[in-house]
Amino acid sequence: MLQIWVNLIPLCVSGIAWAHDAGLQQNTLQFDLTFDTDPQIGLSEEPWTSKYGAQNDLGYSGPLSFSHFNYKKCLEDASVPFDIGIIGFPFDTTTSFRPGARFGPYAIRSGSRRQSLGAGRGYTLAWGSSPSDYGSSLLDCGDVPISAYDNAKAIDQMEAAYSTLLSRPVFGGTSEVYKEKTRAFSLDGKEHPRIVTLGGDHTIVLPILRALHKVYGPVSVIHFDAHLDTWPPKGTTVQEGITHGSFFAVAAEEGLLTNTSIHAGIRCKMFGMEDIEHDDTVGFQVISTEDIDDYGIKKVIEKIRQRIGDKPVYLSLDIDVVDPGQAPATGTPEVGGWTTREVKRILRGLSGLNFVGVDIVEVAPAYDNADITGIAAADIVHDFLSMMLVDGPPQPHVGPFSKTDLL
Ligand SMILES: [Mn+2]
Repeated sequence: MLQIWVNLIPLCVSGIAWAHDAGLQQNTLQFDLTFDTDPQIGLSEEPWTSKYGAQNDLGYSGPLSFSHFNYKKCLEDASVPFDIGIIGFPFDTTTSFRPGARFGPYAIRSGSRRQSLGAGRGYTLAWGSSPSDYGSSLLDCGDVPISAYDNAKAIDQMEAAYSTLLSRPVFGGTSEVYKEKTRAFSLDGKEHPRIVTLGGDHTIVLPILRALHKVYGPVSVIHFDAHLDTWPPKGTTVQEGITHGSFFAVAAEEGLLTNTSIHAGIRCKMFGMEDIEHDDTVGFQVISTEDIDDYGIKKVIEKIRQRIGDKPVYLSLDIDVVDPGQAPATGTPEVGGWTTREVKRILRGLSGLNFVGVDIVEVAPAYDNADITGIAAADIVHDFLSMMLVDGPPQPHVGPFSKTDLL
């Protein structure tokens, strides 16, 4: 009986509303609005918590933070200290081809939902550990509200946000070898938090390098990308010259880089060898996509480590370094790229370098299929965290292979 009346209520209400809208108050349809209020409706008297426990978020539920981390709007809330902070830079107004990377932070967080690192499930055989094993405070710091209309202002906003996070005290829980490592490089002799930035188009790296320069001076860069991004600034205004293909050249002109940086995964079309010659003046060596076939992953890792040495280093990864078959959601796709597995394997080999910050950029989910790019990017961020926290490339897990040094 009750169910019948409950079903009728919306009909009654909509009937009256229709009559009212039509100015037919004098000729209103007649419904009986009385309904049964029998209190014996079988609701459990046992509350959820005593019957089922905590209101846990599942892999596909809950608010969207990276890997279910704690989420704070860190720019305005300094109440939670962090050793590694995740921050989104939703900015894409300096792209040359397909826009849409402003939705990258959302897509990467969404792709991270099944990782549940915040719930303690972050161990992988590849690393032999979880990023949560090192006592570090890992925090999702939200997104920076960046102007979509004024690029000069947007770039200043990103620098201000990054500098704000760098200025915060650390929680202090990194691995024993890494502990206080940033203190050894910082110009003020203090330990600073490290930031994982979710882009955003690649221009976001210019304000990041400006902010890092204030703390560390010039840094080396490991740059995973299909493109050089060192092309000379062009255009009739200063702002027109700062794009996602020229920002490294601008950074070098400003003295933000050492001359010991390196690209990995380059395969784009160029004007000619003069592009590489100019790239050299910006301070980069080039590892091409094909080098991985000719020399193998271990040599690629070895060359990067040789180039960087023990200098403070910033790692920037354009998702288009991955083949568009495995990461189609990006602005300027180039065919014939590395597999996600190869990129992950190289990142593992880079652990123990003196990373002062990392980013992943150019994820534009409007071009994605079944979220594969967002999931790939989120998994790479998981590797970033391990790479920044472990003291060196881990030994292989127990199994049929011997514990040889795999780098
Ligand atoms: Mn690129």
